[in-house]
Amino acid sequence: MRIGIVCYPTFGGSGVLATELGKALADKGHQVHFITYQQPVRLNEFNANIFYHEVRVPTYPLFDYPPYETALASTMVDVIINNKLDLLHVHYAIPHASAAYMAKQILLKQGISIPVVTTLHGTDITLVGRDKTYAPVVTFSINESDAITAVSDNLREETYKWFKIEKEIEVIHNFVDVGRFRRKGIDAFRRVIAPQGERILMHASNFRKIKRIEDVVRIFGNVVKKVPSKLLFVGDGPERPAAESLARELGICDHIRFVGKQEQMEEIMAIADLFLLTSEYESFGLVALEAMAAGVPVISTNAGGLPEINIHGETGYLSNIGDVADMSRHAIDLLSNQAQLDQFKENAKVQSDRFDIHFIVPQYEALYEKCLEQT
Ligand code: GMT
Repeated sequence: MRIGIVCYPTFGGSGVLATELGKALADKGHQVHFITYQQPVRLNEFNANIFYHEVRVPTYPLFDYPPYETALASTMVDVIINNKLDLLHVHYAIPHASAAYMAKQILLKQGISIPVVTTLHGTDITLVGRDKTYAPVVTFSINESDAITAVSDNLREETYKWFKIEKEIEVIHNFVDVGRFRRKGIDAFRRVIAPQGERILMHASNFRKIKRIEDVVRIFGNVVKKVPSKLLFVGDGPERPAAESLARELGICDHIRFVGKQEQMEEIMAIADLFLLTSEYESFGLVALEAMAAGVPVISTNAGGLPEINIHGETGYLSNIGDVADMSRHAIDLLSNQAQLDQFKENAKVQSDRFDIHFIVPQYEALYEKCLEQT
């Protein structure tokens, strides 16, 4: 098949998932055309089946807000015609689903019919999409998609709850390339972070408010009092200064490292003992799945789709949002009991196998086939 993929090219989970999907489809012989405003961060290798089309947004002094959606829809039309695409798969509804609708209508006038698959990722529904400024367009364009998928059962339910969706939403869970994440940590790297053999805790995200990273700092503040340990913060974002100042206030700065945005997550995950995800909401929590694939147990909240991947008392623990005491207790218990930690590490790997790329990608291929049959 010739497939167009539209996504955000940034470090966010939706862009990562879309890029990994495109790479996997290309490996299976499909021709994949990425359409975005920037090279996706995980699109970092050459593959003869992968093409990248940049959306240029010409500016003009009149534009306080350059019309990205118009530029995207026009680029979609151009790429679809000139590369004879069979199908368009857009990730994150805003504004990709409405741009796809516009492109589809333009192409229909030219006698070209192309199915559009929309994958809902989370904040496009639960946060941004629900805002009444966007909701009518989001609802319309989701309904106009030929197929709709959500990355978790929870997100499917949330979408039906908040939007008037008249179509079936299929759940295709996010995936991880287990083979890539299952590696031994580099000892030298581990020693740099934890020279005395301390435990390594990790958090990775875009440090937005929804991630509650101050809870991560507070949990670590409790852990480090009981267990010699270090905390690695991977990523960057608006809440970083608040987290740093809290760490200073708690006097634990020397034990915390902010390593910024990282592309090779598999290498960093491989040296961690425990992953902390304190979010107020996660439709899925792709980063937690990547941690599990690397054999790292997860202490998380029980928000959104997280209970669909993190199994309480097996692969880690789930706590109520903001219950720092509960999360601290679980972290301390687990890190203090080597046998139990080893067991949880194994359980985490087994659980991540259920979401392996080789199992999930065929579900997208089957959906594409179905859409093409119906067109
Ligand atoms: O977590 C974010 O803020 C980024 C966001 C995105 O759109 O890239 O992530 C969402 O999509 C990911 C991939 O499907 C999910 O794993 C995340 O849970 C989801 N984030 C939220 O629902 C907050």
